[in-house]
Amino acid sequence: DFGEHVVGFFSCVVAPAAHPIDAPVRLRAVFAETPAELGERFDPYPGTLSRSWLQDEVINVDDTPAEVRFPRRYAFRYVRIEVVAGSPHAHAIIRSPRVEAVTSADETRVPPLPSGLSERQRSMDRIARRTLRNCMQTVFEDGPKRDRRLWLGDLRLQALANYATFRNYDLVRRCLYLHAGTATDRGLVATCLFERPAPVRGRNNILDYTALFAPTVLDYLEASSDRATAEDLWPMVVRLLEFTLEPVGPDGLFRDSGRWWLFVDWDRELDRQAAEQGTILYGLRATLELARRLGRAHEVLFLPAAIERMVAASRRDLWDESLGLFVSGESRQVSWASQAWMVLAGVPTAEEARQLWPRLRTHAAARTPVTPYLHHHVVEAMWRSGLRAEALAYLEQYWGGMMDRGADTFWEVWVPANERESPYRSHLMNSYCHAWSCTPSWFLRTPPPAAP
Ligand code: RAM
Repeated sequence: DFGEHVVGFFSCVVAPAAHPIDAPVRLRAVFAETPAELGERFDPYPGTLSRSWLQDEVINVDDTPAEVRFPRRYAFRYVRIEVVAGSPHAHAIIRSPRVEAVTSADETRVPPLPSGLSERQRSMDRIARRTLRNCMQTVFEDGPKRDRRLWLGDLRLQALANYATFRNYDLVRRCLYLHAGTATDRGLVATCLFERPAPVRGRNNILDYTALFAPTVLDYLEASSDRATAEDLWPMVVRLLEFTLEPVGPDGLFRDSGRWWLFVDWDRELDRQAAEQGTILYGLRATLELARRLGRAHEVLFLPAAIERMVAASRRDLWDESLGLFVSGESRQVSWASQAWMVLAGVPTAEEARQLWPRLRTHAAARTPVTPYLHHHVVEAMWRSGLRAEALAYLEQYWGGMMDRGADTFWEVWVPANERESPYRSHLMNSYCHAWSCTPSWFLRTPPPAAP
């Protein structure tokens, strides 16, 4: 137990208890983010993502004593090493375990926390910062254990938390340019991308992530004041409108064309129409704001009307007056996802937004979030509704719940009622230090916006 979650390279010394040893020492090591990975068997593996992400390794050591450096970079707090074979005449002794941790986050740049936070909130900030720090490598990785790639939706949240803590603007800029550089010929940015051996986009296209490129550039400009980069990326932001507006009808309503992966959350039963409508709208508003700041509003003259059409369509088709809540799809499903994204998109009035949360809590059939990614957007929506105290209470309940379960970095997925929940049919495959879970540091360190 290294006492905290780290990302890095592990080594130890293997020495024989007696000489001569007449066979190589075969070690099996398991690197674990959580005790579950340490204690439960990896095989037979029931999961959908590749078994090769699970962090176990077999190494044969011919000459002892030797310092053994394990070849991969691991994300872990715990290591278990077994000697699975060796000389029948001499035991192997393993000593001096060492980890060389790596990150591109600089702790000395972190500003002090605002005063008045509770001890629990301070611990939450520490855990969220550690989560972010361990995901910050040569890009903002989604999870240093699994995927290890740059996802656009994760990037936006990491960048926000980074502005409030490590303030590594270069890393955000690098990630934005990686997205720009790996876009298709038509200008569609990558939903996720790989850096090595040469930057290349992943195969999938998430519509809601694509819509978040403009907000990510706007946040970056606001935080860094690096106008040159925002100007450089502006043509890409404009070209993306062609993609995000493609599934929006002339009536201003989003309809699933079947051509995109609609993500929003890892919930198969979620009707995504309202959340997609909200995310696209959120992206349009950010594009317009960016245009204004860069003096380019004349290049997107159609935008204000497109925004108005989408707001009107949302109110006409997705707002249920009798419930006082937003509904989604033909089944008129009520969910936390729909409310969060409609609020973030500025569809309800300030008063409607404030009143919607208590109604939602008592609406028993409302679909609840699965991942911290959606929980984040719920908190952000409360935050932007001017409900700071409610937002912080929510943070305390959900992220605090992970802390109470022993988290020392925040998890990719946590459903209190089903702790083995996994999008990949294996909780061992879940990432336990995950990009999109790091935002408590942003909420705790950022003054809330003025109530709308
Ligand atoms: C998973 C990863 C990643 C996320 C995608 C949609 O594969 O957790 O963080 O962005 O889902």
